[in-house]
Amino acid sequence: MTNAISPTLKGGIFLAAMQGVLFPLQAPAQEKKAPQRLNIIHIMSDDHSYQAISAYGHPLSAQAPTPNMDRLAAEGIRFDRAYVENSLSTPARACLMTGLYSHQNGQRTLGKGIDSTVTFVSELLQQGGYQTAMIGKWHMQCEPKGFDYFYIFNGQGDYYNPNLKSHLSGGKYIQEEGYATDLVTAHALDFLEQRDPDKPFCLYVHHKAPHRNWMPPLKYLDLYEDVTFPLPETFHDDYSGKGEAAREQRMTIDKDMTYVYDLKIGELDKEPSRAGHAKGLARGLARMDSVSRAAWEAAYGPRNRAFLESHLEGEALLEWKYQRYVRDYLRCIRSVDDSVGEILEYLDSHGLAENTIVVYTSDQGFYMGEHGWFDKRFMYEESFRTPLIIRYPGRRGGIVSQAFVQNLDFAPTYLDVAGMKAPEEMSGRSLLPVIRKDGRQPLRWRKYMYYHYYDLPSEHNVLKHDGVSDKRYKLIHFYGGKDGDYSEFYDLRKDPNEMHDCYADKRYRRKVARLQRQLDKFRRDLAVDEW
Ligand code: SGN
Ligand code: CA
Repeated sequence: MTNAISPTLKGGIFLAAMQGVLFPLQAPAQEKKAPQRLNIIHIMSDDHSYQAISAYGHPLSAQAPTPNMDRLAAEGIRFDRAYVENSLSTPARACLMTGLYSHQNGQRTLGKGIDSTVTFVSELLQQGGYQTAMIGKWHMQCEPKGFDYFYIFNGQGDYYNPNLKSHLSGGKYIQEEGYATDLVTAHALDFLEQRDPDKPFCLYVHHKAPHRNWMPPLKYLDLYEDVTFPLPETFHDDYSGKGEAAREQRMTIDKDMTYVYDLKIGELDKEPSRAGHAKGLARGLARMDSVSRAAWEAAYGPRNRAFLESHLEGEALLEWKYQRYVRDYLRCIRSVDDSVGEILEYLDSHGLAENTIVVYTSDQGFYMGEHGWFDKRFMYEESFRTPLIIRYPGRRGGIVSQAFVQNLDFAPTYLDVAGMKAPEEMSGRSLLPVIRKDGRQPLRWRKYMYYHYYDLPSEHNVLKHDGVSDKRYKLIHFYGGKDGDYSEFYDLRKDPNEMHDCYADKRYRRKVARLQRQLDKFRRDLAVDEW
């Protein structure tokens, strides 16, 4: 089992052995040319909930369809049980690059952490003959490594006229003109244009959207303005069926969303708000040119004035906040969907669809008002789960997979696609056997999944927790709170919305004990050092 990181992976360069002789790196001239290995495009948005992809069939997305993501699902596999190991951006990106859990690669929280001596999958692919590119949100405090080509945002990045640094910019961030999603798409397509067509490529396309504070592109400022989106069933959760963590978090639409930053009512900039939010929106708007700024004011100005004059209170005010949040969020999604469409179109028109695997996912899930929340972090389904769609050349489309997969699986999958062996330290599994079985989970596959969230103290005040899931049942252990450590247990078949903690329910005693044993085993086998 995976323990501490071995010297082969940590430090230095790990030269993975090529599997078999099918794809030699350089075929001698007189030999018949071997078929080129598949290209890989990994498209990852930031905080995109599966509830907001219409292929997933959630009531929210019924009124805000995502035709290009749906096309990908119609031509590929939609994974309904895809999860992350730590529901936060920087740890998810570190996991993507290393194939390791947070405590193994050092990136447990936002900010500092990544052990940059650990080999990244990009380095392995590069050594294996792939051209590698990283576009958009990088969000780790180390330089991109293993990339021939990159254009990355500064930290979280900005929606309008963001700064990017590239493989050409000598370490400097340079401001570019345009909307983040469009710029990411343009740089991704530029890479495709400029690459060497005789070598396979692996391209990561990492959008900023739809991350907070959900600033839409100008062309969609009015989209959905006349749509009333349905409230989730658990919108009014009072947390009576849950412990301290759910009661003490600070991520409610009701109390924690700020008018001036999240809800874009610049007129309320004297509102006392958390973490410097008073200036947050103004900073974003200040990046726009005067024409864009005028378009923004033309859209939000009259709506804001109507809101201020209406003096909404109580439930009506809460529902107004929800509608504004969800509309802006879905406007951002629409631009990401356009981007997916442009990339698919490029592949079609350049004969690349037949030899390129296309993956669409998010760095984690997100709350669209479930339990009254926005943000993520918890091991409850909406944030633990992440959308995942994979289109694999030559395979049947329109498949829905219930295979139990995790973001730890991306690195081994991409190495497998490249015909390379994954380093032993990676505990994720290549998804190619699942893809070859049309989404069915192979017999020898994980039965349990481990999760661990560490980011406290932090803005949304979610207690640290780790836990285990077997798809149907989930055991979560919260620690470090003022009321002492405690556990929650959910039966997802009977209670898919996770409203009733059954940890103390005698009828679940044996199941709780079984999951507790598995949790202990993960902690031991993975040398987890806190809980
Ligand atoms: C920022 C946001 C938080 C969010 C984190 C992590 N605040 O700090 O709401 O939880 O990012 O998001 S903001 O005021 O800066 O918008 S993550 O996707 O990067 O993990
Ligand atoms: Ca994120």
